[in-house]
Order: sequence, then C-alpha cells, then structure tokens
Amino acid sequence: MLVTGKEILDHAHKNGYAVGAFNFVNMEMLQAILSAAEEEKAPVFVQTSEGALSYAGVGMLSAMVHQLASEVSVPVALHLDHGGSFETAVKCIRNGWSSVMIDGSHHPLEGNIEVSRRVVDVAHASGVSVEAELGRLGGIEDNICVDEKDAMYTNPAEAKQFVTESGVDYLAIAIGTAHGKYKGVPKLDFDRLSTIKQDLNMPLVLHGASGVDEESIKKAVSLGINKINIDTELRCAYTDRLRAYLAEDTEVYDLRKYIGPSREDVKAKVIEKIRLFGSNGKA
Ligand code: TD3
Ligand code: ZN
Repeated sequence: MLVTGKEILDHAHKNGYAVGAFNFVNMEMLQAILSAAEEEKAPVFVQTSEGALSYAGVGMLSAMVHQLASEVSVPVALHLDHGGSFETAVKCIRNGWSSVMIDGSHHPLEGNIEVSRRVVDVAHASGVSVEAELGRLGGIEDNICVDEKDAMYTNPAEAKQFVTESGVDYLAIAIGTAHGKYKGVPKLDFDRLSTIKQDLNMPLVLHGASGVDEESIKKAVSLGINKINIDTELRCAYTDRLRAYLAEDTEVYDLRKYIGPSREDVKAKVIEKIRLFGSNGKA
C-alpha cells in the first residue's frame, strides 16, 4: 500500500524504531525489497537516486512501484533520494512519488533553507512529504579531526532554525557516516544525535549506513534515528552472487537463471536490516 513518508516516520518516531530506506534501480531489486518487507510485516521506503531516474526513467520506476506496492499490505513510501534541485523534486512529486529529499546541504544555511522551503510548499500542496539534509557526510576515505567535525557535522542550533524555517517533515543529519564502502571504521557522534533529537523532537534520518556495525546502528535507533538509508550493501549482495554464478556456469545465457539468485540474496540482506532496525512486525 503506497503511503506518504510522513505517515510511516511519524509512527516510527512515536514508537522508537527505524524504517529501512533501500535504493533500487531495477525490477529485481524492487521485488526483493518489497517481498522482504511483506514477509517481515515492516513499513518500508523504496528510494531512487537521480542516477536511477535517468537509468530507468521516471515513468517506469513510478509504474513499477505503484503496481508492486498495491500488491503488498505493508505501508510503502516511494522516495526521491538526494534530489539535487527544485526541478527534480517537482518532477517526482508530479509523477507519483510520496516523499522527496531535497539535498541543499552543499549550500550555506540560508540557501539550503530557501530551496527546501520551496520544495515543501509544492510537496505539501500535493500531499507529499519532504526530507532535507543539514551538515555534510564524510568522504569514504576521510580521516576527520575534531575541528573538521564541527565544521561538517550537523549543528544542533542551526538544525532547530532550519526545520522551523523550512517546514521539512524529517531531517537527515551528519554524525560521522559516509556513502559507499568504508576504508576505516566509522565512529558516530552519539552525543550530537541525542542533543538534536531532544531539540527537534521529529523523525531523523541516517545516510551512509552500509558498513556501520550493528551495535552503532542499534544505539543510533535508540537515540532517535527513524529512517536508515542502505544502498551499497544491497548492490554488493546482488553483484557478489551474480559474479559467483557466472564464474561457476560459463555457458548460461538465460537471464532469469543468473539474476534470480541475486534477487534472493538482496531479499535476505533486506530482512537482516529490517530486523536490525526494529521495523519488523510494525506494519
Ligand atoms: O543515500 N544513500 C544511498 C545512495 C548513496 C550511494 O551509495 C545512502 O545514504 C546509503 O549509502 P550507503 O552507501 O551507505 O549504502
Ligand atoms: Zn545518502
């Protein structure tokens, strides 16, 4: 059942758990995510990057999600991940997305507030929810020192001003994670997370969660993270199985034979994350 992101995350915020937000680029990834969510009775976000929009097409992605979401009983939000402009956000709002992220985190505070506010105005008029980001995620190879931390990570006082003035429904914060595969061990700034949650009292989003250890994820959820983005670990599950299959059977040319097992492995990975985040049984 397709619902807004706000509906899913308000429940998660009130009840202290996190919902998985999984990126997909094709039918098999989407089927894997939705059948995992249905089996686990878990609300779920399926999300598309701008790269996915240009790879598969806005109409194709929207149609696939609307069809498959209508076939499951759990709440599903179709979300734009890291929308880079007002125009992209509006395109998704007009094409059936139920949640959009406007990522103005590279702008100074005022510019970020302004573009987020414009997206909120259009989105809310159409019953679509909005995520924005404040602070910058690290690069995967960054070794971040204390001064850099203060410059990059989300500032609690700014966060309060940001949500008040922009009107966004949930906020992605920077507390030490990075996108892609980690070279070192990520260390999260839990004190900062606690302060922000207390000051904002709204759903919070964690990006770059692939490769973060289970204890840190559990602690982040207990301190108020309600949406957790996972892409890299699903890509790896898909690709590792595909490589192994093709290495073993060098004659195969039936796509279903070598993509099917990848779909199974992605589904298993999604189930593992849903249980870790605590969203199983919440739908
Ligand atoms: O927004 N995303 C997904 C797209 C990032 C490209 O990998 C995330 O925050 C999840 O990031 P990751 O790489 O940890 O899965
Ligand atoms: Zn992200």
